[in-house]
Amino acid sequence: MSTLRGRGTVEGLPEWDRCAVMGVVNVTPDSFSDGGRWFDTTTAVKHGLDLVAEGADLVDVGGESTRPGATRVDEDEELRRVVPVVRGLAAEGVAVSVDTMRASVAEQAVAAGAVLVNDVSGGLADPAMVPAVAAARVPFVVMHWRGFSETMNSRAVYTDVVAEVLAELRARMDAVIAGGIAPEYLVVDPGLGFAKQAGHDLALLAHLPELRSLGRPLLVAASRKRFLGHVLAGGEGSPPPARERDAATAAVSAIAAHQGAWAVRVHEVRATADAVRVARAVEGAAR
Ligand code: PMM
Repeated sequence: MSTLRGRGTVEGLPEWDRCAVMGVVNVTPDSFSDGGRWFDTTTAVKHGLDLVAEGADLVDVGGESTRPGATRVDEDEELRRVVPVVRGLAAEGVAVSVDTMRASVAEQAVAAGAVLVNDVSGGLADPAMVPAVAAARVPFVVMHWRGFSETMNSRAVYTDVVAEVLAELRARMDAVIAGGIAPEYLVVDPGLGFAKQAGHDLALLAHLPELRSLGRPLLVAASRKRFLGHVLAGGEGSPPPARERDAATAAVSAIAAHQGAWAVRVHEVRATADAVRVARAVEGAAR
């Protein structure tokens, strides 16, 4: 099978003819690459609309930082951050995804117009999440996750990272399907940087076609992550700051799109939108 064809479709979402671009709006004071920049509702909505103007197909709104070591935000505060931004963007016709590990936030975001629930814990953090998403009948991202940010670095231990991530994702897919979410609604994500060292992230990117054997569309979220800092630093140097990793991010977007990813999640949309268009053009020329 060509790795270039058949990205898969997700029930309830449009069928894009190329890898989709998911732009990120973190309504947080402390996300590792853009914390504090879009922290009030008006600025966050404006930023989401700017991302759409730059080529985002979806906008992912989150109110809790998941950077390594981060402590959890409380539920009321997460709701206060996320729901008005979701409502504001949905009212403008934007396809909004909500990035949350809490069922209550997912439910209220869907009521406010979100069309996809992106749970980095794949339903593990909150036992009410899977039933809530099943009842809402919206798409659900199942990401590979081994524990909360406080402890995830200590869980980055693998003998064969690709085989283990595949097996753990398959088990999560089975669990969420058993919990009532129809398979057609699932998106899978290797969870780059979550309980993973740089070498693990690179190995997963090198083996994306194997992840596609899970049979569901694949979301790849490499944007500005630590492993890119390691790559750019080379052997000796110090990693460039997160906001200087956008060219490297766009390179990953091109690679992921070329390997059949369904969507890439990025902070800086313009370069990635170009990257996925180029990948699409190359794909067209191969037929
Ligand atoms: N990474 C972050 C946040 N949300 N969602 C998915 N599906 N996959 C990811 O890898 C992912 C995510 C952390 O990055 P950020 O703090 O820069 O947004």
